[in-house]
Amino acid sequence: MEKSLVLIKPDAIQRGLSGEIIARLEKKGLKITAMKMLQMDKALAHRHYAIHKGKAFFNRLVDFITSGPIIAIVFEGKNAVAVIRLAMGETDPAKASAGTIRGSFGLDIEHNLIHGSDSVENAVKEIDIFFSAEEILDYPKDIDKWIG
Ligand code: D4T
Repeated sequence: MEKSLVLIKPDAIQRGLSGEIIARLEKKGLKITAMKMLQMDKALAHRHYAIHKGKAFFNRLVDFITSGPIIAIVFEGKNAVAVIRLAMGETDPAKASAGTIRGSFGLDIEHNLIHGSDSVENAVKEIDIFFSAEEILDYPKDIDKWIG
């Protein structure tokens, strides 16, 4: 089954929105298969955001993502990557559709609450950065047959 990495970013933790964000994704039918709270250091931030190195916002992005605790979660489900991206909304919360996570709770692109993998290939790489294989649990839920 497809997996995606979600990060509940420091702004969401500080604002008490982590439960709300996780609940939205759980209620959608996605299954939590791994979860941990941590504070990213600069090395981890550089690895996770390597693609943005050299961009004008990179240093601010690293400062922000390392500024406080985050929650890293592996969600599993049919089309998990695309479904989570839709639930998150556009990168800039000011442009994200009303009703999405960013559209509901954010105003500013540098405080956009949540990260979700943008492709299945990147999901595999990102999950590997945050979790060991033993930390990802494969378990059935009776409700699975009602979700598909
Ligand atoms: P992440 O990676 O955090 O899930 O966000 P997105 O996938 O939606 O968007 P992204 O990779 O293009 O941007 C990563 C991160 O950088 C911040 N950012 C982005 C910023 O501060 N200024 C900018 O102009 C852009 C494009 C927000 C998210």
